[in-house]
Amino acid sequence: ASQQPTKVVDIHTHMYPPSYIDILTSRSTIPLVRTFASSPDPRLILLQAEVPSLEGAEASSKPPGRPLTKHYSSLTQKIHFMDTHNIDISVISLANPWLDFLKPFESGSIAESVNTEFSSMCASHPGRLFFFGTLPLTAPLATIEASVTHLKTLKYCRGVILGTSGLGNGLDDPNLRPIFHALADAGLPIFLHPHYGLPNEVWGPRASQEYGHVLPLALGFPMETTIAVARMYLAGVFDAVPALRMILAHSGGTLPFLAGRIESCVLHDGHLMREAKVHATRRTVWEVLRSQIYLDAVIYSEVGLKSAIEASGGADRLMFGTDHPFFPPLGTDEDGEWESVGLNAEAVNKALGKASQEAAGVMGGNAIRVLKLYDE
Ligand code: 5CU
Repeated sequence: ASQQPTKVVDIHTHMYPPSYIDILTSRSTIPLVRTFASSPDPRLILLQAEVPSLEGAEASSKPPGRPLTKHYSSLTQKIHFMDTHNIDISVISLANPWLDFLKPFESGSIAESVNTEFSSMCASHPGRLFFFGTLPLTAPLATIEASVTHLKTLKYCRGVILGTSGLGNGLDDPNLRPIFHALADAGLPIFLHPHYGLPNEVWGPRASQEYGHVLPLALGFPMETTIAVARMYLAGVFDAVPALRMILAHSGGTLPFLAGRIESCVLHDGHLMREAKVHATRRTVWEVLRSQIYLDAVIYSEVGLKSAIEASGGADRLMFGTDHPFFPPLGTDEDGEWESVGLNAEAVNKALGKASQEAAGVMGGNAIRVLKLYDE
């Protein structure tokens, strides 16, 4: 069935507010911002995989990381990007690695000011911007809980963006349970996003000099998400917190493709069997995917997108995203149209049919419904 196009919503779109850039500029280990003679823009160095190129950077003609352009921190630029790509509403979030590297004593107050800053940005464009807040995960539990309470009071907050490290031991950590309960009780979904990837050794000795960012971003990020959610599933987090809702970045990593294999490994695992964890009322990975999990549509091809739709049980659980300001065009003007955005929009049209009701849902209707994106 076809219908009038609804609004276009970008749920995967990041910013580093200027105060956060100042923190990165003051640092000497990753994440950091540094200036190099070989680059006109300061460089943003985030990933463990970038450390080898950072170490030899002063003597090299190749600067490490990525150029820190105005796209990362300027709200005017975000609105310009939205207008250029006909995006009506963006749900902005702090980009990785969020507040994961802060000292316990400072992260509570920095979270409060970053979240207030995001809230003010949204208020300056009512109806066009909402945000996912950021939690001070290195702080004591009470501080993290206070941050959830603060986020509940912020009119434009629609959830939290979370990495996979949790309190330092991953998302299957029992100590994280109270936070999952607090988020579920507050009706704040988690937008789960990778940052840590896989250990550098996995990429081999040639990667840092010869393969750019391809392996950690194309493969490390999605595997990280997959592993984090599989660990949550095996630890029983979804059963323990049935009201918890998650939106997984990059269409769930490789989860749509591997859910069947995870399920089979569970069914055939002697240890789980002996522990009576494989019982008749057990919810399968598929059931969890279709009830507590949403996926973004940032997968750049109709093949991946169709698999994500299939695994989710329908197109009404997917939501369009751009990953702006990452993946800018390299050969054309950054103020113009971005090929990375076009690839994701084209994948939706090819997978679901241009102008179909399902495509309109993925492009915006689903996000408006699930995240209640109205100015009330
Ligand atoms: O290019 C990159 O490293 C990234 C990143 O760090 N975070 C993200 O969301 N996308 C790409």
